[in-house]
Amino acid sequence: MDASTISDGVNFAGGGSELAPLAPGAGDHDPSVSAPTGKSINRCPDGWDNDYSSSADFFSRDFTPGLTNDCDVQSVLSVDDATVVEGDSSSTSAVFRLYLSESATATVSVEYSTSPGTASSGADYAPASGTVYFPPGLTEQTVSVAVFGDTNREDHETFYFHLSNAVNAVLGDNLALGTIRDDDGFLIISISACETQAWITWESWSGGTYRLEYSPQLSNPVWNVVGGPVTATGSTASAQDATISNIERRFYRVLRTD
Ligand SMILES: [Ca+2]
Ligand SMILES: [Ca+2]
Ligand SMILES: [Ca+2]
Repeated sequence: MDASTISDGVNFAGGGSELAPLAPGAGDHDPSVSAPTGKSINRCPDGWDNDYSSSADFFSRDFTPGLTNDCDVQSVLSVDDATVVEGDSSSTSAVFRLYLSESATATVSVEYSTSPGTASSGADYAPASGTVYFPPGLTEQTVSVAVFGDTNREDHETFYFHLSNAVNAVLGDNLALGTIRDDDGFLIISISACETQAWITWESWSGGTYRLEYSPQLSNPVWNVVGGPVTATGSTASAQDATISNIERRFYRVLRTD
């Protein structure tokens, strides 16, 4: 095989030994092109080799192990998950961090949008969409999504943040989870006591992790943890307090910890 038999769009216009690369992406040699017998190809991370302006360059670099390719490495664009505590009124911001694996030489742009999970678009968060730009040299941007507070006792809620149509970058992790942590407490349904033990039952959200605490008094309370974390498997969860002997009274509260 010689260069003239490789029909992959490579540009040999230079015709000599000039090593100046073509514009990024132009003249890349197809990953399906195989090396001549006894040679190997120095592949770039994307599976393609690099840009060449001459057949001399093609052979000296592509088929000579140990020489460095001037690969067209595109920056990878990803987005992180975001978590926000709900609040009781007005709105707070869930801030999504978008980041490039390395700064690009041309402006990178990407479109974003939101979609509901267990949270309702418009009621629990404000739907958002638009375009984010990364000027050359900039590797991080943020997008804020408004989350609406309420006083409903409920499970944590989720929505999704999507990236699409990246220009001058390739998409890595293009889907982030937005979590709205409920902060409205839990209803203790019952407390039953017998001799040295008490059983406390509260409303729960399946999968949630809870911690039971007690205080000897409500005025200037001193909260003490009772037992280990409790992971709920249904709409109620319970924990036992086995330290109530010789106790006149005791106050309990439940916190969600996940
Ligand atoms: Ca709230
Ligand atoms: Ca809510
Ligand atoms: Ca709530």
